[in-house]
Amino acid sequence: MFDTIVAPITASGGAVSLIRLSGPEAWALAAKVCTPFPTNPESHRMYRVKFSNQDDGLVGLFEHGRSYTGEETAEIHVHGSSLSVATLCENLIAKGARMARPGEFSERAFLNGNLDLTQAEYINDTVRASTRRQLAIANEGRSGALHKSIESIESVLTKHLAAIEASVDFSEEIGEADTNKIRLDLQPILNQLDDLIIRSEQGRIIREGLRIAIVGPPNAGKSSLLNRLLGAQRAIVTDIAGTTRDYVEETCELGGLLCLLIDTDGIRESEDVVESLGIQRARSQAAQADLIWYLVDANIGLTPNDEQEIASFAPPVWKIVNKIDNHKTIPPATIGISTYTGEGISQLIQQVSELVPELGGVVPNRRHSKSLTSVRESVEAILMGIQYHHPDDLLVTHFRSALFELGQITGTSASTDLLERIFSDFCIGK
Ligand SMILES: Nc1nc2c(ncn2[C@@H]2O[C@H](COP(=O)(O)OP(=O)(O)OP(=O)(O)O)[C@@H](O)[C@H]2O)c(=O)[nH]1
Ligand SMILES: [Mg+2]
Repeated sequence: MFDTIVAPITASGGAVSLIRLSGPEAWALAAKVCTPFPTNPESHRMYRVKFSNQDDGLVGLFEHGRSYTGEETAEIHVHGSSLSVATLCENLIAKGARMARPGEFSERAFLNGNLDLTQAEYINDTVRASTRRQLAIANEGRSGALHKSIESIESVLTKHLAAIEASVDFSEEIGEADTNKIRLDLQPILNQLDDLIIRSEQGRIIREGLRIAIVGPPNAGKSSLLNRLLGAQRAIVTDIAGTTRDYVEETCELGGLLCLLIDTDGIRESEDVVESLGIQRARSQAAQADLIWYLVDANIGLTPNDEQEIASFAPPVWKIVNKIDNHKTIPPATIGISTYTGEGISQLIQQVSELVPELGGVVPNRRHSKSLTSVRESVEAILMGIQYHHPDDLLVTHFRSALFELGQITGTSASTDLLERIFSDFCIGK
């Protein structure tokens, strides 16, 4: 039996704040702090009330089975001052409610069967989304699309597992399981798993951000480009070659994508100890990036030294020629920009956004992908087992571990530990 929990569910700073009460005593506790509380309260209705802390506002009621958590719920709208929120929560706790842990409302929604684990995770992603693309993935996930894919795989595996187990137990009566049928059914599942794993990898950049290292010779305008994209004077810009020492890292949204821009020291031969260390760091930042922008001055162009430097990088490199405001012609296969006039910048942003395809449909996260990979291994093991006529008991083991891992994704076989780890990462009040 669950107790009744309470927490503010809106961030402070707005005109109105919401406090949610959820659990068997939600309405009874709300009645103790709201007057007049209706004598015959109705679900999905709002009532105008005065609160025990002298504030006034609205209380919305949701009956058991028809709320976010699946439990009886009251949502109290108070004025947005943090004092008003805190005092009313304190009053409710004094009457017997308990302060909710981060993620506890969603955890209850999961435990009450209102959501599966993936939907709960995508709800958290929706709350935290900082770019248009992150929001699109989260919205799709919340609809339960991943859950449905997993369930369809589960049902095929469960059916064949049952058939094999029956043939193990009653081999005299029903004979061998139809391994040919299993093979035909599992092949498409393998493809489906591959597709999900690839989508998760493509989605990684949308979720975690694209690391772009801005490197190149001194004075090319690397710091100016960073500042231009951030719309702020973040890095120091001067006409002295070797201005940037050590790297500067900032996040921003480019073309709907979360990007981590890393402005680095200009690369050149240097006797200066500090500068040399900075150049080392520039190279190591470049090596760890998803994409390198190699920036040069249009007045100088790409030198053999630049080409040599570019050839030494493993990540993809875009050659960018800056200062086209005072030198129009640029070498082939380069992108011309001016951080002064802004020319070419929107094309650069456009190219970044095209780098990562718009992913309509399901995008599993890292956790899902880890489980999907081990499901894939088990399915492959089953197919191999069939091909080489392994004993049925062995096949059964692989079926069981595949089903277990699928349950880790949707939460049906998730341990308390795993659930705690996932939900504790949620915001307070979610
Ligand atoms: N004409 C012109 N000058 C620019 C442009 N962008 C930057 N500059 C100038 O180029 C000089 C160097 O700019 P920075 O942004 O400091 O160059 P950097 O690549 O960070 O240089 P280091 O940190 O020394 O490696 C400054 O005087 C800038 O004002 C541009 O688009 N056009
Ligand atoms: Mg600089």
